Amino acid sequence: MNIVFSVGTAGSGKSTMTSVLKGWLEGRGWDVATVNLDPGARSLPYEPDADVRSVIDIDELMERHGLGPNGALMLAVDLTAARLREIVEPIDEASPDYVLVDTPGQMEPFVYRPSGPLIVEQFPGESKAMLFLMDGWLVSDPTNYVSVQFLAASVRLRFRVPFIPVLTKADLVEDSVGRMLGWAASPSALEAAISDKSGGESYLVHRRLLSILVKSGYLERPIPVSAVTGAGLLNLSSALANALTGGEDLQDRAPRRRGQAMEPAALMAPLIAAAPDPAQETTTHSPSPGSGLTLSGYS
Ligand SMILES: Nc1nc2c(ncn2[C@@H]2O[C@H](COP(=O)(O)OP(=O)(O)O)[C@@H](O)[C@H]2O)c(=O)[nH]1
Ligand SMILES: [Mg+2]
Repeated sequence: MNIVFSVGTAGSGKSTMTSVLKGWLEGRGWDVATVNLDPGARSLPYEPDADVRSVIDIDELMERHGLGPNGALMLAVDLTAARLREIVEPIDEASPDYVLVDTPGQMEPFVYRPSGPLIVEQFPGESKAMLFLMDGWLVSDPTNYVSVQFLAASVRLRFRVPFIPVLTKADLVEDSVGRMLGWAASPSALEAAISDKSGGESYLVHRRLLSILVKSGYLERPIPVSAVTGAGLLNLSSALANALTGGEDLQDRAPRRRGQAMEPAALMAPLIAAAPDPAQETTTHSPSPGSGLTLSGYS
């Protein structure tokens, strides 16, 4: 089983990506299962094969422990780590080729509590990768771009799995996708964009932050994807293949049916032209998991 976690800020497109990537991979002959690890999800764009909500009820946690929604979510993530086997049991038995894991809408409890890295580490499966979704609309602002790149670096440092940055909602920012990809390749272009947008202290601090990202090699070049048009999914699947299987081609599981188009060429062209090298690095930093299942610190 290849496990693919989707992580990113609230609304960056994790659930949508889980749904769209499932369809895309299934269309190429792979067995794909989905797992919802967001206990607060009210509705999902896919039918999860395993669901944290079948084991953990966030409303009940709030009521039983007198917690607010954030405290309950923190507790829920810790309980997810403790009851992971039970939650993923339906998947473990079916043993599909790919398991796409959707994570909580709000990423902080999953990423920054010790339970998040523990969940990723203990999730059954031979190879694992993490998609970090950067909301294309959000990061089209150069100062947001720097902030979200910092967030990406911080997430990458916490999880010991291959890390693939993805720029989502490419259809909403079609005109600026090329410019955003240029920012990762040319920090001076990014600095100029920051200078156009901000001045004084904001400019100075962002410039310093950018310099740290560049010096530490953490200015990530994301893969632009649109869940609406499907553009970029081919590039994303190649990056996943590299990260998970060392290059086995995800598109070639089943013989392609006669006349079945891989991607609408015209649709893909602008994004393919700007696409990054799919080779991805694997972080070697260790997460620092802990247990900590006490109720203190949740409210
Ligand atoms: N236009 C556009 N909207 C998207 C795309 N991906 C997600 N969305 C929308 O962004 C919103 C948040 O997406 P969702 O998957 O729920 O984000 P999550 O909180 O990270 O799981 C939803 O309204 C989606 O329809 C995309 O590629 N293009
Ligand atoms: Mg979601």
